[in-house]
Amino acid sequence: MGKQDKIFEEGNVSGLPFSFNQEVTEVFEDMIDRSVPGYNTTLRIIQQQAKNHCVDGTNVYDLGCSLGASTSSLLNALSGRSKIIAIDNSDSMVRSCAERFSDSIKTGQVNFLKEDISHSEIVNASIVVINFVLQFLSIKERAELMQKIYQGLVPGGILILSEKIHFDSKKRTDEISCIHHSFKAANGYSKLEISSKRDSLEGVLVTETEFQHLDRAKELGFKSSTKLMSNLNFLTYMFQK
Ligand code: GEK
Repeated sequence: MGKQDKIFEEGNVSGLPFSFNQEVTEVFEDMIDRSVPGYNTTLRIIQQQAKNHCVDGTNVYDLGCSLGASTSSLLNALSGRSKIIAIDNSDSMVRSCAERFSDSIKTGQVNFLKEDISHSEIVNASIVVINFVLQFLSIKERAELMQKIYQGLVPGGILILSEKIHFDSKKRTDEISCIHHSFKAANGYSKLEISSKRDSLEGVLVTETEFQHLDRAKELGFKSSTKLMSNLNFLTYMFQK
């Protein structure tokens, strides 16, 4: 585990929108662990499902890999059966992955690319993981990326998608957000830290409803959608081609 996240201890002093810069990279593991209920379970689910669905000789993608936690689950599951391509557009995240995973990079099991996933090539894939990343793309980019993923998957291939969501009813969204804030408070974040992070994420992390995600996947032609996890306003789905 890296450094403790104290970025918003004094509020959003810079007033800048949230970005995945060096400062965030250094505290990222602590930040995501204390902020996303069920995050560690998603990593275990990714490992399990990757074991079940990997087709030898295909590609496996981790889109928006951050510090490679999901990549690590994929490496554990696949033991070299497929090539893993992990992509992030944050310079500091990808540099850190290059150090952390130097052994697996040398053996050719994984390749880290510093790239905008909107422009990445996805081919011959049996598994694509997007663990809490689609939410940072524009709605148009989401649709285009999901289509590219669908096209790049082999028949029977899977997409594991985790996202923060909101609900159709504002009342329910507010209720669940309030419980989520209690979860963060119980993990040591102050009221000021919680509200400052929320403000800095405004317009950067844009949620959709569960129905919007399901509808998009169905429209694209995914033959099945399975909810693998649901924790407050955080969901993990598996879509199969
Ligand atoms: C995990 N999946 O630990 N292109 C590439 N990367 C992007 C883009 C983009 N357009 N937009 C955002 N990112 C990880 C956690 S974190 C989730 C993912 C969170 C990257 C961004 O740089 C960051 O590293 C990651 O997506 C989101 O399983 O912080 O809530």
